[in-house]
Formats: sequence, C-alpha cells, structure tokens
Amino acid sequence: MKISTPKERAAALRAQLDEANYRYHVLDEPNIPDAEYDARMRELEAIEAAHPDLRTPDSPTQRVGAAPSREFAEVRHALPMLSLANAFSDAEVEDFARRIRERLGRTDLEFSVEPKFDGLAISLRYENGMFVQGATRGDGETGEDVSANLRTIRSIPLRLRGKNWPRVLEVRGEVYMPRAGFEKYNEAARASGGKIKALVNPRNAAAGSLRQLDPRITARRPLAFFAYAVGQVEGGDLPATHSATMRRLRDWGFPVSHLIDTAVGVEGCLAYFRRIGLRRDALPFDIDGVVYKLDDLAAQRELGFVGRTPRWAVAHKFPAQEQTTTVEDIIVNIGRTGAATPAAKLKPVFVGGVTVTNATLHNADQVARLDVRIGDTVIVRRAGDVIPEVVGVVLDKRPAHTQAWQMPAHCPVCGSAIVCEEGEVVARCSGGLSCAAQRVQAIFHFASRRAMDIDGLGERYIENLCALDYVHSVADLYKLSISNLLEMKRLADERDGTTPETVKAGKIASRWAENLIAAIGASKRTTLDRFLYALGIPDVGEATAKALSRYFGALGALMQAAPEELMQVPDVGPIMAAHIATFFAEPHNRKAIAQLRAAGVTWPESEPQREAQGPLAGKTVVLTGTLTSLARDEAKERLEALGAKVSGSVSKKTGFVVAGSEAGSKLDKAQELGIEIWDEARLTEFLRAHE
Ligand code: JCF
Repeated sequence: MKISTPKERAAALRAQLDEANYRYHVLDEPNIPDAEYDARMRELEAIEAAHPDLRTPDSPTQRVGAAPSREFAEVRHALPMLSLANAFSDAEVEDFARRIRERLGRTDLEFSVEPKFDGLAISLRYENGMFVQGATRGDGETGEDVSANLRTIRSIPLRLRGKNWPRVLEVRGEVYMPRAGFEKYNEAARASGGKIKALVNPRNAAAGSLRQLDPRITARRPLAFFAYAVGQVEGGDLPATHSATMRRLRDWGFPVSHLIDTAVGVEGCLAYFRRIGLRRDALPFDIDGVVYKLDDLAAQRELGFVGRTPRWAVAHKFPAQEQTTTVEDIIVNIGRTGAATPAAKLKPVFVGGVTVTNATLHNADQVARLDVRIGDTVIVRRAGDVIPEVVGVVLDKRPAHTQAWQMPAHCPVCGSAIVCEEGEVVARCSGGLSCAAQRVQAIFHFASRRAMDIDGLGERYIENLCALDYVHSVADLYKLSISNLLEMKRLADERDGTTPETVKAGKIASRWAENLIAAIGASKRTTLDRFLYALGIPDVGEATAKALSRYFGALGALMQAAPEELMQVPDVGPIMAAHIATFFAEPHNRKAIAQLRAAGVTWPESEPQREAQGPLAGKTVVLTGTLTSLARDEAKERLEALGAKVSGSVSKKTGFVVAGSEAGSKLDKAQELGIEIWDEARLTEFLRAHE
C-alpha cells in the first residue's frame, strides 16, 4: 500500500468532507454518518495543526469561526440587490401575468416557481470557483461584509464543484434557520434560566445570527442557505432559462430547494401556490409565500424593471402568520385539573387567515419571560391550526406607567387560593371540584368522545346544568331527567338569545332530550380504560389509561396499588405514580367512583396482563428526526401501547427506526447496521391499522 504524504491525505480528507457536505445539504442524501464526518474533520484539523502551510482558506476546517471583528465593512453590490413586488390575491397574480402578456405580445408563459423563504437575503461572490466575499442586502446598493459569518454555514460552498464556472459568479439567496434548529436553540435558552435570550422567530434568529460580530457565535447557530438567483456573471455563460440556471447552481454545489418547479400560465402558478400552501406547516423551514419568475431569461431582459422591482417576477404571499396588536387585558382560564392559564385579550387582529381576539400566554413563567403587560403592543402568531400565541413584545411601543403582570392570588371563578407547587410551572386553583370551572371542564372531559362518549353533551350545556345545580359531579349525569334537560335547554337558549316557543320547537326539543338521555344511558356500558381516562386523573392520558387497565385488569386492584407497584406499569414514572395514588386516596374521588358504579356504569374486568402485549411486543423502536403529523412523545406513547419498547439509541437489537425529516446520525447508523427504516407515512399507517 502506498503511504500518502500529509499533503495528499489532507487533500483526500477535504474531498471526502466536501462530498459529504454536498450529499447532505444539496442532494438531501447523506452518505456518511455524523460520527464519521466528525472523525475525518478531526483528522484534517490535526494535519493542519502540524503543518500550518497546508491550511487552505477553502478547507472545511475554516468554518469554525474566525476571530471577532469590530464592525462590518461596507460592500457595494456589483449589481443592485432587488426587491420583489407582492401579490396578495389570485387577481393580483392575474394582473401580473396579463401585464407580461401585453408587453411581450405572447400568451404562452412559462414560470419558474419556488417557495419564498423567510430569512435574510445575501449575495455570495465566487472568483475562479473560490468563495471570496458574502454580503447582506443592506439598502440594495450597499450591504455589509459578513463573509466570516457566512463561511461558518456548512451549506454554503467554499469552493465550487464541477467545472466551467464563470470567472466571477455572484449567487443570491436566503440564509434561514430551520425550525428544528430554532426549537432546539430555544429549548436551551429556556433551560438556561434567562442567561440565553430566546429567539422570537426563525427569521429574526437568522438575521440576528448573521449580524454577530463574533463569527464563533454564528458558527454555533444552526443556519442554512438556499440559492435562488444569480447576480454578476463575468467570464462564462449560464443557461437560457432560470430553471436551468438553478440546476446548474446545484451541480456547482449550491443548495437549491427541491420544491422549485416550473408552471404553465397563471393556472399553473396558482395550483403551485395551493399545493405549497397545504405543505407549508409540515416544511422544515418557514416560508411566507411563493415566487413566480418568468423562466425565459431573454424575455426577462426584454421586460426589465420598474424602479427596483423586476416586471418578470412577483411574490405571492400567504396570509401573514404574525401580526402586531395591543393587549387589552390579561385574564386567567381555569382548566379541568385547576391549571390557571393566562391569556391575552387582544384588540382584534387578522392573522393566519382568521380574526384573533385571544392568545394564550401558556403560564406565569412565560408572561414573566416575555414581560407582557396590559397596554403592550405584542407580536401574535397563529400558524396553521395551532392556537394563537403571543411570541413577543414590541418594547418601543410600551406606554408609560405599565405594570408587570402577576398571577392573581385567587381563582377568578370560585375565589379559592391559586397555588403553585414548588418546582412546578403550572399554578392551580386549589378549589378542586368545588370550583365551577373545574367542575364544568371535568364533566366535559368525562363525556368526551374518547372517554365516556356521551354524544351531544357540549360544554355550554354542562355549564348550564351546573348553573342550575342539576349536576355537581359526574355521577349526577346519570340522574338527569327529561324535564331537567328541557329546563336546562330553555336556560341555554335564553342565555344565547334564541327562544323558539312554538309547538314544533317543543317537539324537536323533547326528541333532543330523549336522545341525550339515551346517549347518557348508553355510555354506562364502557371499558375500564375509557373509564380511567374519563376520571381525569392528572397526567393520565389515553395510552396510560390503557396501560393501567391492562396491567391491573380490575379497578379494585388499581385503587389499592401503592406508588411502587404503579411504577411497574410501562411508562409510569414516579411523578405519575404519585398523582394516581393521590387521586384514588382522595375521599371525594372514591365517593364519585362508588356513585358511578351504583348508577350502573360497568365494564368487563379481566385478568391482569403483565407482559408487553400487542403487535410490537418485544420490539425495540428508535425515533429520529422531525415527525410532522404527531409529536414525538405521542408517537412514543402510541408505540408503547402496541407493546414496543422505545429506545434512544440504535443498536443491533433495534427492531426498526422511524426516520422523520432531517434525521441524522441515528438514521446513518441504522442504515449501516442494515436495520429496517420506516418513514412517517408507514408509521401512521401502522398505528391506524393496529390501534
Ligand atoms: O425566497 C425566494 N425564493 C426569493 C426571494 C426569490 C427571489 O428571486 C427573490 C427574493 C427576494 C428578492 N428575488 C428578490 C429580488
């Protein structure tokens, strides 16, 4: 075997690392595990440390971050960085296309279409294939030289692949922070107890990270890059269409989104807009619309510009997911277990496609962290179907004489003390079921579809049944008469301002009441796991209720179990075991259970099943990457309910690995060991088939 010189070895390692980077960031097809990448990087660093003359500016070791600077130098862009016109409706897109047809005297328009990335626009300059400078957009004419920061971003090539690049090539695109990296960063910020400030959104995070004067800080931020245009090109040729240019950039090593496509006419563009809109929430990065560009570059030149905006491109925006508005009040909602959740009452604002007047503030810690005050101007976010939340305060707009908010000392519904247990973030009303809010929520949960499944018993009805004193606890539901229900409905309609007093309405109402009584009666025959879930024991969700039911088989055995025994149940830890034991020790809970049984609530009891059961019994499963349709905790619970053991690391004993998007080293390892790999679709399909 030929022994290579340090110089040859360094060159070989660089080539391997560049190739791995390209596979990972550009092709989305990683070829080596993270651990191997790291090992090669360390070897290269060692060679360069021993032979400093072998260190090249384009070496992958040079991404760790140079020494801090005092300020950014100004960069005049060789070609100005433009901005795009916006379209907010289909009609505006049609206007855009019509203007192009009229100017060109052509009807057949082909567009290059792509997502509009929500980050920071930058320009990268390459000379003879080497990265020489990178700048922010600035005012479009002059930006800031952030080369040292950009070098730390692994998806930005330091030298180009392939050949026949123009002597000078400027590539424009967007630096962004992937959502997973943003979430991870904020988790660490929260864990730091205020030492690290949380980031408001991935866009601000990307901008703030690039503006660090110390590149070593930027190096620690999970930034990425997508190319979407070229600037100055000298000494070389590019293809005749935008889409072909993007493919060429990909060959040269630039990350180009795989969502980029071509579309024919306005219909094609709008179809793309809707397709991307449906996928928006599941993407691993934020986008705020799509961009349509006339694909033919000669036609682009013919159309030219109006001021700074090209006539040949438009950004079709989604409804904004963030807006600012003012906080009119901060109130506290009391949940089923007494959890006191602060919420902001807002001046109505249109965000994420709906008008929002309430936004959650999660808990008192969150209010303190954000320092939200009544009167503040705040940023409200509503993404997809997620409940609206306040994500930040615009401090510049804070009025004089505001006060920091504090959790009230007493429950706004029942007046009991609100207490916060040592070490918990959640404050709770101490009123228990004497608190009307908790009572209503507890009964609503009891009746819900996945619990006792009493069809037609909604929250409004329960509120009124409680207000009329017909119902104090869940067992009282089984004592309701038709006349109780009719009386309650009269009250409910009156409160809602709908009082149809006709004979026909009376008949419909009595039919309704009969049906509801029948539904209540039908709910008596249930299963132990539904019953346990319906009781609303703190922390006991459906999966835990199933596990408890399987393990004990009968309610009596469960009610007598000590915490140590409860911890034998799969997935029950010390905190949950304590909650369960405390729940069954409470006299009023024992009384409610006795009343329910006396009212005729029954279920088949069975033998305790102490071995893992189910289609995945005996299988070890590893979850990696980001799942989009369910939370990782939920996936874990549901897999365990089917008998699987969910583990954090891949080994020869692993049954299969579920790989979400952006799966990393665990996926690599699984591939290496030849372990079965499931994608998210296969997992959800399996869960659907077996639950
Ligand atoms: O995010 C994008 N896909 C995108 C943004 C694409 C473009 O061609 C852009 C842009 C922002 C400004 N062009 C300009 C001039």
